[in-house]
Amino acid sequence: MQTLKIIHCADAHLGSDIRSLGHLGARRKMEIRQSFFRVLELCEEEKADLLLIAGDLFDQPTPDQELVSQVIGQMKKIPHTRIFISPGNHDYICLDSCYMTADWPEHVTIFQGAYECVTIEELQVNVFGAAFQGVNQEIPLLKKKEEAIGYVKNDYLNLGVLHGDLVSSTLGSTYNPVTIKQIEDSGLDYLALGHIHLRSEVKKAGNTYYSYPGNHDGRGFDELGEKGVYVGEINRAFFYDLERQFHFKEMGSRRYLEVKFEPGKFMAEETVGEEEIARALQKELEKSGFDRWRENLYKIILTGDIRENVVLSPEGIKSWLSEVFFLKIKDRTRITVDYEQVAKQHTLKGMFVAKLLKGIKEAEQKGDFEKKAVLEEALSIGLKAFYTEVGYDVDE
Ligand SMILES: [Mn+2]
Repeated sequence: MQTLKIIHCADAHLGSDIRSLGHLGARRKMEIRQSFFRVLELCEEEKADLLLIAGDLFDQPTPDQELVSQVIGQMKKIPHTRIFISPGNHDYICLDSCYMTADWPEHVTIFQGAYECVTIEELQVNVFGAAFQGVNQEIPLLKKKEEAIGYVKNDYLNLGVLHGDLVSSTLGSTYNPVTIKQIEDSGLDYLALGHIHLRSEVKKAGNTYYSYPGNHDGRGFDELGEKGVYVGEINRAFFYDLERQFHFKEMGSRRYLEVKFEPGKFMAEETVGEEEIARALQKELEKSGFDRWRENLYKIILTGDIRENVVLSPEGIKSWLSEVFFLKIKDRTRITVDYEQVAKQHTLKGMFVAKLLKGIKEAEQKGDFEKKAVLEEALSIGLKAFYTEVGYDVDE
């Protein structure tokens, strides 16, 4: 039996706006489109027999026509790769869905409803899939292979592609709940999943392997690190260790990274300024990506204690690192100061601290620890405001 080369991707969310990056958002949106086109190029380079797209290829059922025709145009360039798409909760099938209205090439199969089987005789493979038909899909789409529309008993490989939420019970999600038991019962050799943007390893349930590759390129600070696709080879002869036949390949054009940094460690002397802090921070960033560190998107969290008389402004630090593509700094440092002493001062600052300390004590006595934590943060941020301008934005 021949070996099949498979590429599995999911959750490209093409066309989604990237709002968190300000004026860079439009550029990032185009980069994510381009890196998806590189996934298609990879199919050609790897001579992939199959590309399995596990849903949410588009961010909505009716994306811009220009985007749809670009995607179709790029897919036409790889006629040797059979492409299978199972629409998800974002690009669900509906009457005016781009999957129904656009003219998709012959080698692209889009599942449009219930669980279905498409057999490719020359590759000796059955590909199973199904589509979301609305934002929610409460009834599980995954079935036993014998129950799929179009299934004919044969000894071919059985691959599935599906958008769904891996949960412990079929009541556990409104996004096509998929359970381990269902995967075990599916009779599939490999199930290509999408929906969860965090990559999973290639795992096994019963005799079925499955994985989430995560999205191919990051769209925000909730999608950190390397992003990409799975590239795998599948053949019954080495089917017992599919984990080793599938490899993750990074396709993301930039990485979103979160870095915790303690400026206090670099402030032993009175004279340490923002530039020195910025250079120390730069060394940390360089570790994250060597020569490509400038290309990444960073969320820097300043932590630890700093002395009362030190003025530290995130904007100031940022100005020394302007060569980085995108950087945002959250100041979560605390000023080391004797609050009780400050509270005794007959100044606005003293009154503020006294009032907050009183509130913290009361919250503690009442056992309201949520309120206590909020007031403690207010105390820290408020006190900083007496020394410098505080830019505070609530974490998304
Ligand atoms: Mn989804």
